Amino acid sequence: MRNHSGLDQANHGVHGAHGGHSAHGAALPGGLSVSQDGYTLELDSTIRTAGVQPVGFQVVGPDGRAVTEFVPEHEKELHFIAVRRDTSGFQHVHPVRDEKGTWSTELALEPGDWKFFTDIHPAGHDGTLTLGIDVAVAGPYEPRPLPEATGIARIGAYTVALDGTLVPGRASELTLTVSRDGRPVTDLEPYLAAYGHLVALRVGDLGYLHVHPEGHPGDGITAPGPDIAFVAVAPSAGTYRLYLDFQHDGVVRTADFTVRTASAAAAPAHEGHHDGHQAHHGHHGHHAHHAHHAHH
Ligand SMILES: [Cu+2]
Repeated sequence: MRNHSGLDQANHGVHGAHGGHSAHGAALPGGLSVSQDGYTLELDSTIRTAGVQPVGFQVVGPDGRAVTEFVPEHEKELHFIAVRRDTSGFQHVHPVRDEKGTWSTELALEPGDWKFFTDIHPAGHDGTLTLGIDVAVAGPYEPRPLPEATGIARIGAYTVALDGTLVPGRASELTLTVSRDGRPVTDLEPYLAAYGHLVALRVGDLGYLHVHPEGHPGDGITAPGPDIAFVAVAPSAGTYRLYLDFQHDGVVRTADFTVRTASAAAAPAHEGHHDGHQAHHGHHGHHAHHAHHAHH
């Protein structure tokens, strides 16, 4: 069972590190702007051809120059997400930067409308910010419908089950349970100082929520699977796409989910008694979690 401080930290991270500027309630999601707080994402080309290709970009700072100093978050100076507008094709990569502040990476792009995100903490900026840019990839395009909201993702021999509910405007705990060939995986490998990285995108505008697990490898509390727990705040009612990156047997895999928010009325009660512990109460109110957390 996790303690208050772990939840509070995670909750703070959701609001403070990755939220927008809303002072209370659910934060505005990141990634909706190509420029924020004087920082602008500039891509080598926003019109591209399909296929595997190099991609280059800069983050231009308030002084008009490419930023070369970043505060690492989760062991990286910059996290880069590419996803097609229909939410397919998700890629989470870690570009390399030269001394002039030009970043380069490689992406596999199918035809269609894409969005690229940079998740950064520029030195001198108060916290992280996520910039998003629209990209058009030439070619015939058949949009894919959203996958069903089944709570189960299959990647080869792996199955990832999602437990928990997103409730608009409230810190909600999500637990992802990894198994392989029907057996719980209890030897997940740390990947960027966590057992999993979860990116959540709002369907409709691809508003970006970057959430991270409760606990971390080596803290004496967090087990290396099969459960990976996160706290996330959905900024509004609706449908979200979740992408979990986890590492096992030396390979990073991505499990993706479609999630619809629960209404606050339909969600477990106990809210509003103690303002500072909403996440804690929400967590306890969800009976399914008791079973899951029994093996912590
Ligand atoms: Cu990353």
